[in-house]
Amino acid sequence: LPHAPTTYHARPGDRIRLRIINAGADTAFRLALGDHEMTITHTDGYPVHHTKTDALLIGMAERYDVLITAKDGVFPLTALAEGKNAKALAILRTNTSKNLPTPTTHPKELNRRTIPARRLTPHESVALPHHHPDREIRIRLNGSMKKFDWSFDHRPYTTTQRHPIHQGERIRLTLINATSMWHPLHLHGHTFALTGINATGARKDTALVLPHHKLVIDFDADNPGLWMLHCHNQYHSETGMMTILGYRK
Ligand SMILES: [Cu+2]
Repeated sequence: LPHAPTTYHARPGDRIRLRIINAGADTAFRLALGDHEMTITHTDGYPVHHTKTDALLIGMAERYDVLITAKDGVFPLTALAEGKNAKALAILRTNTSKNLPTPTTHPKELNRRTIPARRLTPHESVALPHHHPDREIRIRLNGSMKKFDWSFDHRPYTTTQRHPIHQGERIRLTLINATSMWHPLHLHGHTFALTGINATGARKDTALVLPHHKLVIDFDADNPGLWMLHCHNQYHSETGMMTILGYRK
């Protein structure tokens, strides 16, 4: 809490890994450590080529691992609740200075660069091999704040829905956001690659679909069963923004 921050102690020059999980139900966070640059090393547990950033924008259920090299001083680690008037604060302390960040501290890094997941490139060990899709599934994200009627393809979730897929297929999922909100989409039972221009992108299991944009993801159908695909905004999934991918024999 901003008025009662946790303090983490380290020494100047220490290299520290921060593992950040957005465990919120309907809050995205913008996170930065004052006076420090962060190096992204993983997202959703999968390694990426190390990429420097000032701040992270993290949707619900997304995870990022970053490295920082601690400077000499007392620094605010701040997570702003995106679009809400709230924040979280912790302190990194590497000396005995009495100059503590105040509850209203706003590190300038919060307003600097963020790196969208589509700009990350996967480490070779986890890159999805290049392969033409065997099956393409297009899903539209519908709903509005006014009616709070979130769904896929205008059909709120029922337990009998199936998007059929077959074991061994490379599946391409195109998620078209026809709403003015953004939605962190999460797939169970698999991890996918964000599609890049020439190659497969970062490996993840949750990814943001921006308002009026589309997200294209590829995955290998290698885990037979019935698997949820859903928005990770708890309230959106509860009103129906969920569906099931079902393996057929
Ligand atoms: Cu949503």
